[in-house]
Amino acid sequence: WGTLGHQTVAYIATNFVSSATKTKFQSILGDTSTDYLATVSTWADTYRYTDAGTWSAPLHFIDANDDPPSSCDVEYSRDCGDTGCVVSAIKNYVHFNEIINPNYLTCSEHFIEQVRHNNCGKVPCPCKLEILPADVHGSLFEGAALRYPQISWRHVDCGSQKASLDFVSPFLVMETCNLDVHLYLSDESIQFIGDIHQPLHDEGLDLGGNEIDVTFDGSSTNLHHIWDTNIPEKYVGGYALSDAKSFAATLTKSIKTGTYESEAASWLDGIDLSDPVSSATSWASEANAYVCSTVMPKGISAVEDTDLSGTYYTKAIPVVELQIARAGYRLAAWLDLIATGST
Ligand code: DCM
Ligand code: DCM
Ligand code: DCM
Ligand code: ZN
Ligand code: ZN
Repeated sequence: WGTLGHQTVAYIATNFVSSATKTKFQSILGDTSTDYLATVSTWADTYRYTDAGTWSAPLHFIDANDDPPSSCDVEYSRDCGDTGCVVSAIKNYVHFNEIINPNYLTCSEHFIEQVRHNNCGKVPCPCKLEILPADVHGSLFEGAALRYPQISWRHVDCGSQKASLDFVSPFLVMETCNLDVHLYLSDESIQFIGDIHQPLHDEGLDLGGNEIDVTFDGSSTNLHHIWDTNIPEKYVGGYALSDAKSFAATLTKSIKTGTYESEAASWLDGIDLSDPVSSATSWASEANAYVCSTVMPKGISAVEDTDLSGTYYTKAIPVVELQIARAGYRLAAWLDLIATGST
């Protein structure tokens, strides 16, 4: 999604999180305003266009190798590439949370003790030492390190220790002093749970529709871009923070007492912080199905080089609204689970 989509998802989540989650994230983010989630929701988009953040671009989507419009489906093992995808990103940020939650880890605590005994990490009190397996978390933490220079980060090689603990070298040792690295987790969760609900972020065909040229209200653009940006913005009438806030208020009302009231509870079926791949893959599959039904029901030729701001737009709107509503509602539940450490 563009700015409007991400900020709307964030405001919907803001309307549904528990008061404990709200307090926790406002404190982590250092922002006690009602915009505390919305204002960080687009950071990952800025970051991926920087040289340092190029590695993170694949984490915004999963390229389903299906065959729309006749056949749509997402398969994690087939579709999540070697450099990661939105499903593995959501998974890794859950692990990130687990690792920095001192109540959770047994294995890593044990490992930290071993490292201390072997003088691998000499960390001054009151800093907390955490050992991170770089095979899973390396690139994510490189990004975190760049963003939060206040944390001191370094690689250590603990020699033979690693083999016995089933981890792959090199480890990243993170020393957290006076800074809660949940910051990074919350920004990224907002972004990725938003993106996974955009149907073309769950489609590999023509780079998620980026290579399908279309026009919209006479402007040349592409199919991916109109779903990210033009369609939601035409409907809402702008992309300011205030537009997102009022769009979120409308969708929140539909969830509480309107169109979505009877189905909203079922949006949380299967949500499970201890199995983030299953949770995220089911959200990706659900969104990907709209590629066959709504995004290109008659194939590429029916949309290519066509202006889609008329009937096509009218049919797309209910899907855009539903997907943004689902994303916001699920993000609230996800942040609640993260806040309580419910794995
Ligand atoms: N933006 C947007 N919708 C637009 C134009 C811009 O969401 N119609 C976003 C994209 C960038 C920011 O606003 O995050 C600034 O855009 P620009 O550099 O194009 O002014
Ligand atoms: N891992 C970890 N701490 C956790 C969860 C996972 O250190 N709380 C590490 C152990 C494995 C790697 O992540 O090296 C793979 O995890 P998974 O099998 O869950 O993908
Ligand atoms: N994108 C996607 N699938 C791809 C490639 C890109 O969903 N295979 C998304 C990420 C951005 C948009 O398309 O939202 C534009 O990507 P980029 O700026 O990398 O061209
Ligand atoms: Zn996009
Ligand atoms: Zn994104």
